Amino acid sequence: MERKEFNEQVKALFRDYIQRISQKNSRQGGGNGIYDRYVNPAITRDHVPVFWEYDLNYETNPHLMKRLGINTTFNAGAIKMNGKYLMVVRVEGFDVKSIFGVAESPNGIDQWKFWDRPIVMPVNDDPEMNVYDMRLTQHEDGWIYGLFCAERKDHTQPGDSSAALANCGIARTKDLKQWERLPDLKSNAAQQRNCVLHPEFVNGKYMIYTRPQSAFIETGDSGICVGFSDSMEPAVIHEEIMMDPRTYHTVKEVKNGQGPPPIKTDHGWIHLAHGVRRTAAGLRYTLYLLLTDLDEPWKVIKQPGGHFIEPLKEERIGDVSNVAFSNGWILDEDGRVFIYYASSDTRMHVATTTLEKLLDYVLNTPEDGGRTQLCAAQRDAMATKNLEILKKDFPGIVY
Ligand code: M1P
Repeated sequence: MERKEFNEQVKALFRDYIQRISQKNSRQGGGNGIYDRYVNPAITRDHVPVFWEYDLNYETNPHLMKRLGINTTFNAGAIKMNGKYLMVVRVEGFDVKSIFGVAESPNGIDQWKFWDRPIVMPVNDDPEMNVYDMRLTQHEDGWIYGLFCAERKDHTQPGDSSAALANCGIARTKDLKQWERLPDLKSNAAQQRNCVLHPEFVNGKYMIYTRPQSAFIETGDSGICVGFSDSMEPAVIHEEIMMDPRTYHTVKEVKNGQGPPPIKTDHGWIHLAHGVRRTAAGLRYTLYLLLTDLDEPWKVIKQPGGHFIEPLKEERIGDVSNVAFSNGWILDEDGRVFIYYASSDTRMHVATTTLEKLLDYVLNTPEDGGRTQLCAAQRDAMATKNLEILKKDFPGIVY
């Protein structure tokens, strides 16, 4: 390619990129009364800066090839800082390594723009192969903590090139730019994933939501647990208490995991979590909500039945299909809640609601009926009452 054409193509790449990241998003119609979804994904791999993928030097890349391709942008932690809505996105390259990149939006919904440089997370003595799924916690001790999965090769299985070990990596920051790496979580579990720091001290200790697991994929007889640590330098948990176990024939039958840090309300802590079922088409990940006690945040006091967000339509398709996953949400000063969820390990979406609606949802949505006959009776009771209301208040509705 001639130099002139090269220059024109570089300009075209930036024109397209700027157009993509400036795009406005709009609410989808026909909501469920609980939250609104949006027409377009919030962040896709096309939001990644051109200069993260292309070598823009004519001498070394005369064909203007993508040198370091990006595969997916998903499972983002989120926080509001200095008036900006920020996601720390899991950015997976063609090399299947995930790195973290910070993307910023003026309104929490659209125009997400990555900061110029990715985070180069410092490592400890035993550098991990991969990092992903950061949960950001603005802790009352003054630090912003990032807890993420740190994955290493399992050297006890030299014959299995995919055998891996997951643990909870921990870093802290004040600005999402300078990161101080702390020791990985120490616990009695063989492996850990989906660990999240609770934002407040509980009885003077740091409280960490964990998901101890027997192997890299299989969790064994596990669920969402909590453990307490005197310090974060290092974080050491001697005992884990079960908070939300897996349950037969529910959305969390096979696995579950805490999403972002919970949101505090007068009625308790609202938690967003993912639950996994095994189907003939593979695993299906959906999101559900829980309410836990204000003073003892590991005690579940309300548990609406079923899922809260499921992967819908094109969200069902991606690198790992049929997955809705969330590790970030933001409660705004005016009570709006931005729920950031990823679909099929490929892209980020936003759904918006309010704290008032989330509370209504967790306090008043019926729990799982328990078994099919009771579920039928539960639905029949609602239909019976509604038929009366229709007759009395909506005689004009013909259905
Ligand atoms: O592929 C779906 C998700 O699988 C894992 O979650 P879990 O440990 O609960 O099964 C994570 O690797 C997550 O990143 C991924 O989205």
